[in-house]
Amino acid sequence: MLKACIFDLDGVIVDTAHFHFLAWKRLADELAIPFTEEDNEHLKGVSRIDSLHFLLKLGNKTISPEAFEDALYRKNSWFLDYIAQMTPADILGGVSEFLALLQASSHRIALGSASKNARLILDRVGLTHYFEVLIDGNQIAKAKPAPDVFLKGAEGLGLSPDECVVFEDGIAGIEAAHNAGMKAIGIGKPDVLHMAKYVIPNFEGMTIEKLENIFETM
Ligand code: B16
Ligand code: MG
Repeated sequence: MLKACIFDLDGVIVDTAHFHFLAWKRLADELAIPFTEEDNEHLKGVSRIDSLHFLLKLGNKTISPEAFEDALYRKNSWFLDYIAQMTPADILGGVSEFLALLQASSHRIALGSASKNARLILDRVGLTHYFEVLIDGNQIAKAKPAPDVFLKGAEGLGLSPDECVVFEDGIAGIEAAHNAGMKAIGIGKPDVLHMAKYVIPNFEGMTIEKLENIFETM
């Protein structure tokens, strides 16, 4: 039986995925590494450190440990500049309404994000109060596709994986949910998230009844 929803953050609740792309793109340009939105798909849900490794591999570059740390710091500071401008208007379509429906129907709500900035982002858009458990990049050693972030979420709620459903926009995140033994609903495009059993474009029009039907058929 479905008891809880575990939400990814970037690309599911808010479109910070685009801000990550802009910040990585700026760094890629500085390092003269060609970097496209298609490349960025591979960074969705991937930790900051692993993302930089991916970028450097893409450009066939090696940098010193000091330059690596400096690049991480600068990428994050550009990203934080974007976040500072966020307001509740940045919440993706249907999310606020769906969270309210879940709360009213006593479904439990948790966050499972790779981002170390997750709490800051939820605070900026005014959604923190919905989340009973908040697992983010500060609490997990093994990033998605490792199952840790979602297993910790279920553990925090005191539930088993088969009582939870994960909402994810990233390839690594869908894999992480499956590795955790959880059903995952993709948010985005079916051709990108081909490993997801069910994909919706966003939460507009989502109801508890619809969710329970989807959950049963997955
Ligand atoms: P930060 P999610 C992920 O968040 C992003 O999708 C990914 O692009 C980013 O690199 C990662 O968080 C780390 O974020 O640099 O803020 O710690 O999709 O798991 O909510
Ligand atoms: Mg995401």
